[in-house]
Amino acid sequence: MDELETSPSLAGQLDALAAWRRALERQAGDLLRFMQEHDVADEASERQIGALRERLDTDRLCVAFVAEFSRGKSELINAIFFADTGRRILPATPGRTTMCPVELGYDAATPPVLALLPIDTRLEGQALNDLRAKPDAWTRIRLDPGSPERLADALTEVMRTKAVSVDVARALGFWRDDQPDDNPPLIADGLVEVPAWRHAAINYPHPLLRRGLVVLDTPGLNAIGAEPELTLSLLPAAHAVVFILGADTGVTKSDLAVWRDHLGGQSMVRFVVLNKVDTLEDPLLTVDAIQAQIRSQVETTATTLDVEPARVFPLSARRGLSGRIDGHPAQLAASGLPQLEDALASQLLPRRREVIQALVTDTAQAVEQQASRRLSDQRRQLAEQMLELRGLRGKSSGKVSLMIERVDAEARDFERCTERLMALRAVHTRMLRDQLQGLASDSLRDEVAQMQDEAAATLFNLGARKAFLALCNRLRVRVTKARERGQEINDMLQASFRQLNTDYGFALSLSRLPSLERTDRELDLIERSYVQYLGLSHALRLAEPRFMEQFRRMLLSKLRMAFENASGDIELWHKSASNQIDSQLRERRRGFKRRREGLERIQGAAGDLDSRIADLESQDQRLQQLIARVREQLADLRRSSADAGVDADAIAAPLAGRSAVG
Ligand SMILES: Nc1nc2c(ncn2[C@@H]2O[C@H](COP(=O)(O)OP(=O)(O)OP(=O)(O)O)[C@@H](O)[C@H]2O)c(=O)[nH]1
Ligand SMILES: [Mg+2]
Repeated sequence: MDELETSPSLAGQLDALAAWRRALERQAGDLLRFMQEHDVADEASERQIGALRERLDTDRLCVAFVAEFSRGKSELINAIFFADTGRRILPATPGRTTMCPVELGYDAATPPVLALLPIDTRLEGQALNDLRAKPDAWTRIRLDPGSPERLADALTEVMRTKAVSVDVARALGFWRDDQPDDNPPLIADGLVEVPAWRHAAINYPHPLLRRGLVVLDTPGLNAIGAEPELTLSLLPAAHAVVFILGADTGVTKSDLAVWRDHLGGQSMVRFVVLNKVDTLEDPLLTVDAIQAQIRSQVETTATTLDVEPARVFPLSARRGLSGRIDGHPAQLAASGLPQLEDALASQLLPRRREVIQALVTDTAQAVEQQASRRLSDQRRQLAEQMLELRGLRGKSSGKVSLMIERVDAEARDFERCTERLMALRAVHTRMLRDQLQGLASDSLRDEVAQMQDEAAATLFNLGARKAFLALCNRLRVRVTKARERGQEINDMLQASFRQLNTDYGFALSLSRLPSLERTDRELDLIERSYVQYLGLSHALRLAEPRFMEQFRRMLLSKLRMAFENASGDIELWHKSASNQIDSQLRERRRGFKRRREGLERIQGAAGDLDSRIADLESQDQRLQQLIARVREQLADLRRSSADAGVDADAIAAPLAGRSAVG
C-alpha cells in the first residue's frame, strides 16, 4: 500500500505524533535502566516511569463518525482514510447500510482480523467492554493485510441483517409497540429484519491505524435499538467526533435529535460536515450562486447547532473519494475534503500532545524529587564520615579505638528508632486503610444500587435523574472525605518525620499529597455525559429494564475506573513515604557499618587515613555526577516532550551514545 498518498497532512502529523511517542518511550526506558543500574530508582519511581511508558506505548487517537443514516459517514471515512487502497473499503450505499458500530484500529499483538459480536449477546446483558476480553463470544474472519479487496469483502458483513420474530426483535430492543412508525418493516411470516451483529472490530495494519488512529463508524443513530453502549461508552471515549449532515437537506429534525442526544454537552472536539455539496449543483445556476447557497447553508447550520461557522465543513465525500482514487488533484481540491483533513490534523493532534506532555512533566517532577532525595541523603552521610575522618588526622590509635566505641554507641542509640518506626507504620497502615475504604469498589456498588432503588421507586424511573445527581454528590463527598483523611495522614507523618529527623538524623521529607483533582474532573465528566440520558426526553427508554441495566453496568465500570485511579494515586503516595523510611533506615545502618570498617582499617595502618578520605571524596563526586546525570536525562525528557517538531532520531541519538556513570 502506498503510505502517504491519503491526506498527507493528517498522516504526516499522526506519524510525527507516533514517532514522538515512541522516542519519548525509548527515552523513558533508558532513564529507568540508568536509574536501576545505579540504584537510584525506588519502587514508586519505577512504577511511575513504567506507567508513563505504557501510556506512551498504547496511546490511541479515536475519531468517531456520527450522523443519521445515509448522511455519508462510511463514505467520508473511505475518502479520508482508505482512498489509498484504490477502492471503497467500508460499504456505503443508499438507505441504511452500516448496521452496527464498526471500530477500525490496529494492534500489532493480534493478527489482522474482523471480529464480529453476534446481536444475541444483547440478551445476556453483558457489557461490550467485558465481552472484548472474551474471544469465544466473537465470530472471526481472518484478513489478508495485503489485500484491500478481501478487506472490503469481509466488511460487507457489517450490513448483514437477519429475520427474527417480533418477540425476539422486542427482546433485542428493535421493536416497540408504542412507536410503530419507527419499527423495522415486517417481512414475510410476521418476521422483522434486525442487525445480525452487535459490534464489529477490525484489526488491520493500514498505515494510519498503525500510527495509533482508531476510527469509529456508527449506524444511523436515531434508529430504535441503537446500541445504548455507543452513546454511553464508545462516544464519550472518543477524542473527536465528526457529525455529518446532508447539504441537500440541512439540519433535519432527526439530525438535531442525534446532535442534542448524543453530542450536546460532550467535551470532545466536534467537527460538523455538510456533506454531498455536489448534489446542489444546478445547470440553471451560476457557480457563484451555488457557492452563495453553500455559504448560507453553513451559516444556518452553525446557528442551529450553536457552533462556530468555521467548524462547519461543506464538502463532497464522494467527489473526494473518486478524486483520490482516480488521481485528479483538482477534483480532490474542489471536493472540500482537504479543509476538513487539515482541521482534523491541526486541531486534534496538538491536543493529544498537550495531554502527553503534561503526563511527562508530572512524572519527571516526581521522579526527580525522589532521586534527589535519595542521593542527597547518601551524600549527607558521606559528609559526616569525612568530617569524622578529617578530625582523626594526627590522632593516636587509642583515640581511634575510642572513636570505634563511639560509633558502636551511636549505632545502638540509632537502633532505638526501630520501635518508633514500627509504631508509626502501624498507625500509618490503619489510617491508609481508613482513607481507602470510602473509595473501595464495594462501597461504589452499594451507592449505585441505592441510586437504582431510588429511581425504581418512581413512575417509569422518571426520578432517575434526581437519583443519579444525588449519587454524584454522595461520591463527591467520598472523594472529599478521602482528601481530608489524606491531609490528616500528611500532618501526622510530617510531625513524625520531623521528630525522627531531629532525634535520629534521618532526612525524611514528604512529597506532595495527591490532590485528587483528576477524580473530581472525572466525576464531573461522568455526571455531564450520563445525565443527558436520564431526562424527560428519554422517558420511554428509561422505562426499559434493559436500558437501565446497561446504564448501571457502564456507570459502575466508569466510576470504578475513576476511583481505582484515585486509590492508586493515594497508595503510591503512601508507598513513597514508607519506602523512604525503609531505604533511609537501610542506608543509615550501612553508614554505621562503613564508618566502623573505615576506622578499623585506619587502626591497622595509620597511613590509610588519607586514602580513606580520598576514597570518600571520590564516592561523593560520583554521587554528584549521578544526580547531575539523572537531572540531565529528566531535562532531556521534558525538552523532548515540549518539542513539537521533533525528529525521533534526533532524540534517540544522544542517549544511545551515553555511557554509565562510575
Ligand atoms: N452525491 C453524493 N452522494 C454521497 C456523498 N457521500 C455519500 N454519498 C452517498 O450517500 C449514500 C449513503 O452513504 P453512506 O456512506 O452509506 O452513509 P452512512 O452515513 O454511512 O449511512 P448508514 O451506514 O446507513 O448509517 C451512499 O450511496 C453514498 O454513495 C456525497 O458527497 N455526494
Ligand atoms: Mg455507513
